[in-house]
Amino acid sequence: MTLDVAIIGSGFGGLGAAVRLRQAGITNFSIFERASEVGGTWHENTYPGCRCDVKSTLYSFSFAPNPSWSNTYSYQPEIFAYLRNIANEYQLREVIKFEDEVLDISFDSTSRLWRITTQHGVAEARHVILAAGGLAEPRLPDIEGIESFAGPIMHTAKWRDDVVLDDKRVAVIGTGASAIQVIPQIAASVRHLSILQRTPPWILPHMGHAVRKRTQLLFRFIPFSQQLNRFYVYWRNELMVLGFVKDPSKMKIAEQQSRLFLESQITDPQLRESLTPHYRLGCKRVLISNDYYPSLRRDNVALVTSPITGIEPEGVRTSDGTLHKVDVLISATGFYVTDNPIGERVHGARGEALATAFRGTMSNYRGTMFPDFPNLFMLGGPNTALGHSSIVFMLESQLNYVVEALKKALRQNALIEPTQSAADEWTAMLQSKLPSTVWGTGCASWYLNERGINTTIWPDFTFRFRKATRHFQLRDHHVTR
Ligand code: N01
Repeated sequence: MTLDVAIIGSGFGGLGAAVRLRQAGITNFSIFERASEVGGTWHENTYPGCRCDVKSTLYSFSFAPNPSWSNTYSYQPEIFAYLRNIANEYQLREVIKFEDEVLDISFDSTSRLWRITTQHGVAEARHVILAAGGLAEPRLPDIEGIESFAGPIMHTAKWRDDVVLDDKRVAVIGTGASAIQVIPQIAASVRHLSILQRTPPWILPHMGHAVRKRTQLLFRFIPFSQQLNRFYVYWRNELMVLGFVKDPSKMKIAEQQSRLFLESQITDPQLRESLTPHYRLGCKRVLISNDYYPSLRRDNVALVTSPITGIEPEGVRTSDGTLHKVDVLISATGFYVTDNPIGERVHGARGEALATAFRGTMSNYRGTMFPDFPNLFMLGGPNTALGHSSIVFMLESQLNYVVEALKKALRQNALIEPTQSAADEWTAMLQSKLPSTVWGTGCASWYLNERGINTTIWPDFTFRFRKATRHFQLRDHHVTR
């Protein structure tokens, strides 16, 4: 049977899409999920301390508020449980094909259908919603000799509970969002911890706290109170755009706050200097933590700033000649984002791979559609990620446009794709804005592709993206019956 819609992935994007399709009366769809459970990145990332740095009242679907969040910034188990609940409550499990990884998605111009080749067979669909996630493919560092390491190596996004860390010599490579969450959790129990830092992150105090029982009750019995809280969190976050986008020099205020925070937590002047960033705050993702710096004060923890030159069976060699002997290596080295392998598996009407869009050589329309990729919608597409607010807001914005477009295409049995000029105009508008933002101030970040082009971040207020995706604009599309 030909599907009306094939959804790829069952994280926030895929589940959100499924709910919205059902609400719009579209029921002939399947979700292809390579994992054995829903949740996407919140299923995959199970390392100790894993937590979201966006407040939970905003980092959740507008149509499914959760009055029971136990912390203002939830930990992974609670977010994962929230997504499992969505799948159960909306009876989505019956349409999910678990453990069925998508290997290829190609448009067949003769049948005018998308052919989805998975581990277990081939499916055909009139439309595809690609919701595979931007932080889905862990990146191991490309360091000489890594394969020769004698002990276990694990990426934070592939945490292994069977690897014992207690009383072991451990090294963590990287000091990004994942590293600064996991380090405080393991520092006390390992024998020795070497933290291999390439670039120090900017860190601000974490304001998270447990949610009081009476607040949970208030949210449960007066839902409007939680909506008000969400509204407040949303607008507070939007204010940050003034610094991130409009005038990056404003970030000096937050830099000063971060420096004072560092000074209050680290007294050793040499360690303090090693931890002081020398790029504009916000250029890389801003981190929040109250327990990362204190863990560096421990006698069994060492911050290593000499660059890594190689990995040997016994440990990590740095450029000063030292061999840091370790039993376990933890790679907190991030993800393939602009070079996400899923992009190489999706081919449009002319055979071109979707990966081109992230290389910055193919235009996109509102981060969601691409010329020559008829009836294919990408959630979390180019320049839809955020440095200041909730990606769930962006996904829901995209879904407004996707559902309208889909209804039109289904009603008219049509192929819809953006015009080249509309896609070019959108992409040019973004690329003209980005250089003057904080992300263009000259640091190396995962927001930039290998050519230094930012194909990741949305450089504006999120309400502008909501407005741009509120409705399907016929004039910007070719509709072929
Ligand atoms: O990955 P990262 P992450 N040798 O790419 C270093 C989300 N997230 O998993 O800065 C040595 O940020 C690299 O160094 P440098 C969130 O969006 C959110 O931590 O490139 N070091 C960096 O320190 C986040 O931004 C949460 O010089 C190497 C680190 O590894 C995104 O996921 C929690 C290296 C990678 O940091 C990714 O975060 C977790 C090498 N060869 C994740 N290669 C929260 O909500 C890389 N590095 C809090």
